[in-house]
Amino acid sequence: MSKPSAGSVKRAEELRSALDEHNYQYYVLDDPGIPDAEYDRLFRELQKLETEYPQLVSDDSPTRRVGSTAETSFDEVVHRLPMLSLDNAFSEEELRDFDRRVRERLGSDNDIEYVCEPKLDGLAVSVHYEQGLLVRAATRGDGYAGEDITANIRTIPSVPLRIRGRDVPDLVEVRGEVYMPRAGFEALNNRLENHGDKTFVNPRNAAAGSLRQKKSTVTARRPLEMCAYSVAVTDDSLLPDTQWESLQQVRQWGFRINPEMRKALGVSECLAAYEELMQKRDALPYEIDGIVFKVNRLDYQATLGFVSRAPRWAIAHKFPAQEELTVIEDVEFQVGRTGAVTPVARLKPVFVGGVTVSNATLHNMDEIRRLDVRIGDTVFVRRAGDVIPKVVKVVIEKRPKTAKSVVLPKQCPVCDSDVIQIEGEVVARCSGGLFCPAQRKEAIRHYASRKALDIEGLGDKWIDILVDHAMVSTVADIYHLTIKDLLRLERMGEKSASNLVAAIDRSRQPVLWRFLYALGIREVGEATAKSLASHFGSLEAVAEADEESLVAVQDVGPIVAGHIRSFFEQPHNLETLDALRDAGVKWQEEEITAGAKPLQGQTWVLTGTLSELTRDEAREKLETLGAKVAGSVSRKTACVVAGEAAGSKLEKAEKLGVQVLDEQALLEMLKEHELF
Ligand code: I6G
Repeated sequence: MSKPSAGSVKRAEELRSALDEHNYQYYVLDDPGIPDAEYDRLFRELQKLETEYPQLVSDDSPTRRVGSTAETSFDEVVHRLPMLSLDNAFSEEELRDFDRRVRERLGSDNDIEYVCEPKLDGLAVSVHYEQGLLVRAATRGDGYAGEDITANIRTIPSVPLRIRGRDVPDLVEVRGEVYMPRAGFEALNNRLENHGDKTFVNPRNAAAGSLRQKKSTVTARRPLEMCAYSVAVTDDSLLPDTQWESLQQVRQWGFRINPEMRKALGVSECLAAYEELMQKRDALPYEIDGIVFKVNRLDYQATLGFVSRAPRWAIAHKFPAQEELTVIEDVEFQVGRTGAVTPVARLKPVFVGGVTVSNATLHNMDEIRRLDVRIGDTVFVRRAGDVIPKVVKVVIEKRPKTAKSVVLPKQCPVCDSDVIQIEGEVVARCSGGLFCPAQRKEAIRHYASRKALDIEGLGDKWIDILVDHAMVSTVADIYHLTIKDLLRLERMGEKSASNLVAAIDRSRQPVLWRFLYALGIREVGEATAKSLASHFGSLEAVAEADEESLVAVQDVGPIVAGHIRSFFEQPHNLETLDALRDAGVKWQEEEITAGAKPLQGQTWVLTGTLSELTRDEAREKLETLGAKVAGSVSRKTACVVAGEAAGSKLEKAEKLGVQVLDEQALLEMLKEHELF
């Protein structure tokens, strides 16, 4: 093992203290001093030095937070002072009783000063420091003895490995709550789900599961935090006189304390703090289940003492629970505006998260299988932060013999068209896109949009009004609207009405690809619609094509082919196409250019301003010739068309030796192909 130079020793110390400082700013002060990338750079530099010179590694090095693959045995730890629990108040009256008892015992007629702190929904832990260094951490356990979780606690970045500052007492014990912020919980569950692993029901279970990991390398990858709520030292004279100040001290020592903490004088200010925190509850980045009130003066705390296992000087005023048990009475299917068919659980009404809930989303059939939900099951319903209640767990032991499996309907519950579940897709969809009342507004909005039939003036507002007044049910009805009909609508003037009718009229002879795109077939975007139009030449040919002929078209794979087939198999969609024809809509046929196109396989880029045609027009024409038009230049670009004031893309093309055409050359090429 080679000996580190004095410079390396000094640099390792500098890096450790810089990383420690940044950690403190980030996790304790909520005020990052440097960007994450810079932190990572310093971290890697220290890691490299420590790998080169293992003698530089110290117990409090931030690199030690990555954990170890050695298995933890979770030995028993007897608490020097029992880890008590808190009494609860579930009503204003119970809180007033608590305050009355406190004043009686203290013999005080004056208002008592309390410290109010959110009660985090996590796990209580105790962390011990000797001569400033973290030596042991334990769970609460039964209050008298818990489990040794030192290796796992060391991986949590908001737990200092060494207490900051000078004059730190020889022995310090900090107690607090380990929790998982909501965002970290969602990200963790997504990650677990993507790996096909079991997910956690709520952030508290996720925090508990993470602290119970045998390998601390696993815990290190879990987004845990710790918030300190009390401190004990061997010599009390080394601590301030109040709860508030001792927590400020703890913060200076490098621990995170809750930023929502405040003082309240008397019970009425406590009640106001309760209301205020309850209003904030859903917006907080972590879950809380109540607010804790503690008598601020530590000498008062000592006088009040303890009763059985709880302090007489503190109480938790609980918020309404965010998880409750109830029964699934039925599962129905709803159709969204884009045709997604979603199962919804009809519940026996239950009060959860502050409201009475009688419906909860089940998302999709995969979720039903994952949870193994059946009609008649008793389930946990959760309503937290996110307003939509969710079924998170089935209580299998309570399943009745009569429980019924949930079956995806074959027909759309709204329009009776086929429900399609394409292999590899989680969402089931109604295939009656043009007709289904649940999808009406969306279908019309898409049909009239700029890239589809471009019906100017037919925006969301008028679509809502026309559908809500039952004047339009399908896209075909648009063509029967008269100026007189429109004038019956509030806030529709003569000019707008005649402009709208004229715009509708102009859309009667669309080119085939636009019409195909306008039908809103799933996953048939502009490019696919263009490929289909030039490959088949007519709508009838597309409608009659089997899967084999469809997948032969550029951009069309089996999934898209499936969507196209099911669209044209729905009688309601075909009826709507007939109705469009009857209303005088005549989509043009297109010349079949299924053979090789002149620019097939080439990628072109347009840059700068063109004077004779718009960018969209130029793109459309290039695509007609088979080119793909991209937004950036690379070695693979076949040609760049540079208009007036072309900038960096032109420079890049020149640098890469890509062919460049000016507008004139482009127009000549288009003329050769009779496109200009
Ligand atoms: O379990 C707890 C959560 C939060 C607590 C607690 C707390 O203060 C914010 N404080 C004490 C004193 C105890 N348990 C025993």
